[in-house]
Amino acid sequence: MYSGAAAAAGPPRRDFISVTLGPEEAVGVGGYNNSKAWRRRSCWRKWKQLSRLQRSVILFLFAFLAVCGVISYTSMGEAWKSITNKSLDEQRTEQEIPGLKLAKPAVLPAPQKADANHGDYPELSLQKPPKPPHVRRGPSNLQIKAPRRDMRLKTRHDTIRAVEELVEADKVEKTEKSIISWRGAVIEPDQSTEPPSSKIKEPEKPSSVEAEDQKEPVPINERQLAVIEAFRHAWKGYKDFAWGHDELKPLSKSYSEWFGLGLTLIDALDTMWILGLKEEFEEARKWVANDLVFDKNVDVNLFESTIRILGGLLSTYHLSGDSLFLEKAKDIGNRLMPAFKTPSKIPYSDVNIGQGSAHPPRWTSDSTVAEVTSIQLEFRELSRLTGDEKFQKAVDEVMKHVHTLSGKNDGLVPMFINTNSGQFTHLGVYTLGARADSYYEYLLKQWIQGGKKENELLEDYMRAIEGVKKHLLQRSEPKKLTFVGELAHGHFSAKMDHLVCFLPGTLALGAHNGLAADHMKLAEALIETCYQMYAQVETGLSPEIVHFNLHAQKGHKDVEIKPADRHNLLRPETVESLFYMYRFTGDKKYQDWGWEILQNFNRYTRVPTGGYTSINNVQNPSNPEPRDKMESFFLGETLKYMFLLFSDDIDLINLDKYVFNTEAHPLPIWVPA
Ligand code: DMJ
Repeated sequence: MYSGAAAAAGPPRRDFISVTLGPEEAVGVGGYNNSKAWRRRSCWRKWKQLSRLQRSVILFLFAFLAVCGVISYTSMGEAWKSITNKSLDEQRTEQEIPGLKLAKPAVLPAPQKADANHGDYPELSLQKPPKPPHVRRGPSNLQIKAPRRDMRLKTRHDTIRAVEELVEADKVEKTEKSIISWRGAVIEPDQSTEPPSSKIKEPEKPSSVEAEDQKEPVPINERQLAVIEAFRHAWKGYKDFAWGHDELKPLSKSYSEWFGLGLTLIDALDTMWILGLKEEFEEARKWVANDLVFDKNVDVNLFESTIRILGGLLSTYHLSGDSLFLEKAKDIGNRLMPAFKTPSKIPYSDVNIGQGSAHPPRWTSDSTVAEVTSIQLEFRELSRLTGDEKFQKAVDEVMKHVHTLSGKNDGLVPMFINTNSGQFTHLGVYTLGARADSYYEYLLKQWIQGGKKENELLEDYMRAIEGVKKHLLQRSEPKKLTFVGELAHGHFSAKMDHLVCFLPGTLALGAHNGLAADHMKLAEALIETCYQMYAQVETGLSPEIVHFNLHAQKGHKDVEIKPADRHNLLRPETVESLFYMYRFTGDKKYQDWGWEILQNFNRYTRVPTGGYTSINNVQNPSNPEPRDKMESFFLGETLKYMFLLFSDDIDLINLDKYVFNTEAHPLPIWVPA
């Protein structure tokens, strides 16, 4: 305890600091005094009371703390300054990314090239750039790459070089994009290529196309050369006498118009690509770029213009990667959409593509079942490419509606459907030929296109094939050929259209995609029949329709032909099925059959001055009665399937990556195998 007497006698020397509080200074005694003057006085008194040693120790401590404070202030300030600068740099960089402004390049990194000389940038880290802060959308060639934050260019020289490299890389990328690869070679793009509209996303090229480009090209064989020669001959006629018109009239050396849209030219584009006819393709492309105009006051058939024009443009776009064709496809696709504005949403048969109006044929409000159910592959693909779902919605609705309809016979559909009521009409007649054929084909092909997920389509397809087996299959005499007849109100007719010869190919495609193995057996039997429809006829060419003999009669073959049915329009269906059969079995007899058919086309339908012609009488080799018309599908389908049939390259339109529309235009499978 501290006392006043002891303090007067002088404090004893101690080696420790002790603070003794007087009674008047004790907190709580005599009240709380916290005035500044009192506190100053009291501190000073306490300081005075300390020994010299105590004071020296305190002063030393203060001095030491002051020195430490100064040192740490200097280094922390530096650190703080660099943190602040870095975040400013980063902010600036992020602001520059959207427009990739090269004018303020101080923080842009050097583009990383595969062969870049890293020694030029010793301070640049080579690790992968960090993930950009936002999720990238769209194909990689449209993405603007986020700069690498860990790269800093210290000098002005470095900065200029980085900018130059960036500009150079940009140029290279642009050049690469504008070169169209031609199955291994290159085509310089024509100036008139329109840029894709901003709404259209540049689709990623199907990987199959890239893979094909990288492969060693398989040499073209003699039979393929013969197809190329045939195509060139047909093209010569078209070019000389019908350029830009719908169809060639090879005998009168003129043309006919159907829609006035250069139908043959568009239908033939992807054939030229596949056959490798570069010059012809480029010439045709120029016409598409400069002369193909859809803004025309003209009525077109929805189905025909979809499968030939829309389908042709889409497949050519996929094969060539040239956006001109996608732009045109989008244009015609949009112009066809008014067809779906009907009370039932079952589309009208005809559309005026200039006026944006649609209507059924003059005599009925019915549409043909095959027509309204065989436009789906094309419109669905158009939606996928443009990102605009309206196309797919419209055609999917038709399929869903037809799926639920009554009036089917074990999956077989009637031939007509009413655009007002949405119901089938003319019930009781079932065929796999005209007016129903491609309904069945598109059930399977849509299922394949969409990655085999749409079960209703598969269900309808499988049921229909069972219906065919149950109601339409018969065997002829004497050769016991399996054929597909027709059913009319319970009566079987042994009539078979050449159009039905699509069926063996479709069945084989289904079997290849995992469907019942007996579909393949049926395909084998039916393709033999289709071949006999050629082989048993005097010219070796099939008529439009045959009737099979159900009973053996002396001197009669299996195939009978009525006078009204003995024409041949250069149709593709048998050759189409031969192609599928050869692809899936490797049996050379299918190639040999196709070769016979090509030779007979050359013998009886080839016009010396250019082009091929439909004929009126396949039974008269000395006068097959040329009709003076070359259908666009001869170039679009028949010759294309011939070329593919004779090829041993399964990657030349790989059937696990592409699905052919009903006009032989290959479209990508969305989820390739
Ligand atoms: C082509 O337009 C198509 O193959 C269509 O599916 C049927 N008719 C012709 C060919 O014969």
